[in-house]
Amino acid sequence: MLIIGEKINGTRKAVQTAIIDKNVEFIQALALAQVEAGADIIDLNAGTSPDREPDDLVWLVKTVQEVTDRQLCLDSPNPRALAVAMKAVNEVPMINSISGEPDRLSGVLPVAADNNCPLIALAMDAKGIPKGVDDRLAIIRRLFDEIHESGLKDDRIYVDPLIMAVATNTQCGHIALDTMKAVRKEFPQAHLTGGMSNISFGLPLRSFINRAFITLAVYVGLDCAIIDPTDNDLLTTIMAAEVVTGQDNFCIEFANAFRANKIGPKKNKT
Ligand code: THG
Repeated sequence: MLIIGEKINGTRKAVQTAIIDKNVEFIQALALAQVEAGADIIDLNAGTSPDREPDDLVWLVKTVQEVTDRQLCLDSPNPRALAVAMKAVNEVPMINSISGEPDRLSGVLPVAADNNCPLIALAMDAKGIPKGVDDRLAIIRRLFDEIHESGLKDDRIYVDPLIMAVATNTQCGHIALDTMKAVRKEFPQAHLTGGMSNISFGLPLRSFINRAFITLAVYVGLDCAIIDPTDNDLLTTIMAAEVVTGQDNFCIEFANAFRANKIGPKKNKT
């Protein structure tokens, strides 16, 4: 499982404050905590203020690159912010994301294609997030047509079915899982990703809901998770799910992670 650490996100109050105050130490500590916990990629979301976003995203890129060489994930729908951040990165970043929204597609896809970036593709368009699996698949097929046109290969694409809160729509866990299953079958070279904790918004005992959901997602082929990597129980659950779904040959990854004290009962940070 490729782990994208989600904690540097300007929609979180503390991160927003750190961005405004240019608090280098705070952001670098968040980056390092995620690297130490096992994040493969660090998501950078500078928040939603369109005037500030390009400068803020460049500042986040530079600040995080000073302390780690982990791959970055530029989390923005704004082509202008992505274009300037692309100039600041040391290594090819992941881009999060395109969707069927025309401006986003025409603005972001060329940036990703020109740089051969791994690219997250969301199952939504200008009309929003469709309720059902068929409509989400129709958008994803249309996105793949455009992606192929751009020259990007399927194995660069991370499809996000869009995981919504079950507290607001009881079926949305099921819909996300069925969408993943269908995408896995139709585009076997592509990857599957998503913001896992969205599922539990508004519910008590969120970590249990997250763990139940991610286990099922691993079964239908999730291979890249946007999560809080400092949640050790969640990482342990992911690896256990890979074991029981036959994705960990001879259970070697699980055994090694246990021996290295990377999973299992220990302090649960954050
Ligand atoms: N898909 C894609 N990208 C995404 C999402 C997605 N990027 C943003 C988001 N969803 C995933 N990232 C986060 C980042 C932080 C938090 C949750 C998801 C988070 N949430 C706290 C909580 O859940 O209670 C509340 C905020 C806080 O701590 O201040 O931290 O779905 N492609």
